[in-house]
Amino acid sequence: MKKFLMLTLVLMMGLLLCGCTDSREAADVENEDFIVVGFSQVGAESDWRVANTLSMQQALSEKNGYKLIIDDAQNKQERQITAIRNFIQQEVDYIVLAPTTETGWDTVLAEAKAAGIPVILVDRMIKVKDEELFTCWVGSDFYLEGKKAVEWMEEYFGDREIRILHLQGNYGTTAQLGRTKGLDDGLANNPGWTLVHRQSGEFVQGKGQELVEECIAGGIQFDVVYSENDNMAYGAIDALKAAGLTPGEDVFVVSFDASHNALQLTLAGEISFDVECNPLHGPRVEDIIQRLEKGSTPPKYTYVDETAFDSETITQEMIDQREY
Ligand code: GYE
Repeated sequence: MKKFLMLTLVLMMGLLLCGCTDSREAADVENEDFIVVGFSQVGAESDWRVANTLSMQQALSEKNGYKLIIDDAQNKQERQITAIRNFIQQEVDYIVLAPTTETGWDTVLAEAKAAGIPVILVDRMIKVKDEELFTCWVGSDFYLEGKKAVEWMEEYFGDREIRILHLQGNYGTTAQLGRTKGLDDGLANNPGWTLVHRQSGEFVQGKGQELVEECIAGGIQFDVVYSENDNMAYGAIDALKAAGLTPGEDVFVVSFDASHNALQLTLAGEISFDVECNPLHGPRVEDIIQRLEKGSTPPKYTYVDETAFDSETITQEMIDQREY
């Protein structure tokens, strides 16, 4: 009898709890007044990523009529796939995906499509068999970014022979592929350029630092660090200084993102050239959603206009005017 009572109690509590969670979730997601957006974010690996998340939070705020559910995938595609499935279950109005990598999205995006939920891609691109699996994409031209860095190197070094240490981003991401292709073209066109080492520092500061430390310890000599993002450049600069080398004199650092701290380092001459990669996609996504709400079709691909910063011409005023 006692046992039976206990069991009934446990069951009742369970039902109550389930009921609570269900109705709370339903209230959240079905709230007529809000547009509910599920955002699957890569992680928080870099200053760029943090600025990107903030931009999404600011644009898709409750004040602006949105309920934003953010899932941080900690750089794991499996987590993103789970997050998307959860968003589908929650019946969100839109899914925004900042993909970790380009491949492996066909199945889960087909599920979103079957559920009738538009998928907006930001930042990196994806490769899917059917382009109808996503509504549109907004982000940067990463190959053009690489080309800008290479053009600067061609101009700055002229016919000088240079040895390049290449810190790559996470393999298979559009940012890595485009920036690497830019450098590969540069290497093919400039016989005086030698690639002394190339490895992924996964877009994070600590790994960038370790890689440069290892190269120095291994006796690899280089004149340029081509770092595929600012955070790895910060690590590279720390490693150079620790080894008694002066960035901007002994070794030239070329970087990508142009985040606030990196531009200060550019002004200080420690980064020689920094190519902008604009993370402020929040208002762009908001604009896309508003167009879709009104029944219009946004362009399938939108490339963001970007610039680049040279340590010889950058000013504090230029940095202060920037939004991130
Ligand atoms: O450059 C890097 C980040 O995909 C543009 O990812 C993004 C890159 C960015 O972690 O800092």
